[in-house]
This record gives sequence, structure tokens and C-alpha cells, in this order.
Amino acid sequence: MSRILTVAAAQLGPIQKAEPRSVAVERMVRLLERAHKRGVELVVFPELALTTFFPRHYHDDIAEADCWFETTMPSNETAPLFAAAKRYGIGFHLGYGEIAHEADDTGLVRQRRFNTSILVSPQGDILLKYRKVHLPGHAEYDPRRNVQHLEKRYFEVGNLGFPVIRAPMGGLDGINMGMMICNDRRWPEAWRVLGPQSVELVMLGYNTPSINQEAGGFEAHHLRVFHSHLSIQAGAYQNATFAVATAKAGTEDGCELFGHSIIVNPQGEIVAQATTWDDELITADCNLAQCELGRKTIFAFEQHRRPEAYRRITDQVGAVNPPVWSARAGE
Ligand code: ING
Repeated sequence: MSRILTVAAAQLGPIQKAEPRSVAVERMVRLLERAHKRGVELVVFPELALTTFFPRHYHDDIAEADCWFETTMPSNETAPLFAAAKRYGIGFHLGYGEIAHEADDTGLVRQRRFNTSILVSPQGDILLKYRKVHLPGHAEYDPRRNVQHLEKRYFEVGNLGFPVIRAPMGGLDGINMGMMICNDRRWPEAWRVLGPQSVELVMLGYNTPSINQEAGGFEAHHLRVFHSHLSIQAGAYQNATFAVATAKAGTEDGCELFGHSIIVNPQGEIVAQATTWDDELITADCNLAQCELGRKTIFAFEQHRRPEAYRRITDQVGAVNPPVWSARAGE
């Protein structure tokens, strides 16, 4: 039985440091209009979609970075986006920097900062919230780098896990939807927490430099996009889910981010791909019934998974050295 949802990745071109949120929101409203004309029911915007990728900028006083965050959602600046989605009857995913006032693990209520994404219904309800778990980069200024990547400075590790929700979307009365953000896509653990929750559609936004900024050594440029697609295609296939991966792309204040947004089916095939590094809408009709094949055969988790053999994945953080073989040891 077909369960078809028409989805879009609404890729954004660059947002310069000096550009106000209103410019980004206006561009996103234009993309929603285009989505509406194509009968799209759910739009996925990028990670940190309202501002430039500010973790490349060092602020000695963290409070100076508050300008990059949202304290309410929606806000005056983002209200036009919610209004347009409601007008067109389109659900959307949005990534942004979140300032929250809530208790931490010690019970202390304080200001907390997260790299956050939300799923919003066509009626404007926030159906799901996710906070980025895998924060790449570093927390202090690194003089060796020509571009900083200070996500560990500006964000706390997400404290919401990797949730999945079943909610109505488009013409369907229930879809199992989950999210991750950018670097999360490189970690199979993120996908495999969503998979056993029967996720059918994973939404993720990313801001990924086109050149390796790590001072760890040279990486051939073509591998940047290859690794991104490899991660998403593998994650979708191994968890029998669709994935919509949306880039913020182009050159922001001299720093280049790659585009190549894609929509992937549960067989791991790319069914749509952006070809520019600008604002671009790519769409696909996703028949969610396609998730059933993998889930009932190769990745029938109940039949085939062996958690008792996976303990190392959650018991251990870093890598350890293996035992060394020797002839004597075999005696
Ligand atoms: N960006 C990059 C990403 O994971 C990165 C950081 C790039 C890490 C390449 C490792 C290799 O796509 C964000 N924002 O996580």
C-alpha cells in the first residue's frame, strides 16, 4: 500500500556575517512558495539556517555570541516563516542556535546553548525538537587553523537523545520522523538509535566546509562530498529509512561550504541532488512503504540484532589497543 509524501530539501546559499535574520527568513519564505507550487508537503531547511555559520568566529566573551542564538521560537524574525508554512499547509524542519533556561544534570536552572533543530507542523505546532549530540571542532581558539570551528565552545552536547515521533504530515495520518544534525551523520550510532524506533524519515541539515580545516593533514577535496553522501546513504540503507539532507552552501565571509543536498531512499539510493551552491529546492515523492522491505528482511532488527555482542559500543568511549598475538600465546 503506497504512503506517499512529497518532500523537499531547501538548500540555502551563503549567509554573510553581516546579514540580518530577516534576509535569511525572506529567502526561506521564497523557497516555501516554490515548494508550494510543486505540491511539496514537508520542507527541510539546513542546520543553523538563520545566520552565518558563526562557530567559525571566535568570541572571547561567550555572551558576545548571544546574537547568533534564538531565545524564543517562533520569534518576530522567524514568524514570517511560520506564517508562510501555515498559509501553504507545509510542515518544515529548521536548524538554529537555541538559548534555553533550564535545569542541567545537577538540577541547576541556567542559560544553556544548543545547536538545535525542530520539526514544525503545517499548523505551526512544534512536533519534535533535537539538539546536536556530536559537536565537532574545538572549544578554545586554535592558532594553527586558518578557520576556527568552535562548536564545542558555543554549544552544549544535546540532552534530548535521538527522538522519533509519529505524527501526521501531508496527506498521511502518521509518519515516523526523526532528526540529526550535520556531524551526527558521520556516526552510525546516531542512525542506529533512530532505526530501532522505526524511523521512516530522517531530516538533517549541515554546514560543511569544502576544504578540510583540521590541522591533522591533507584530505583530497573530492572526499568531502563523498564522505557526506557515503554516511547518509549508508545510514538510510542500514536503517531502512528515507533521509533528507540539506546544506547551507557557498562562500560565507571567504569560507566555502559545499552544497550537494540529497534525498535518499531506504535502499540507499540518491533520488534527488542539488547541483548549485545557492538557494535551491530539490524534491522527491517518498513512498514510505519502501521502508518495509529492509525492515522485514535484512534489517529485521528483532530477528537479527545481537546487542549482547555490541556492549563495547556503549561501554567504551575511545579506542583501546588490541592484544598482541605471539606464537607462545597460542600454546
Ligand atoms: N560540520 C562538519 C561536518 O561534520 C566536519 C564538520 C567536516 C567534521 C568534515 C569532520 C570532517 O559536516 C559540522 N557543522 O558539523
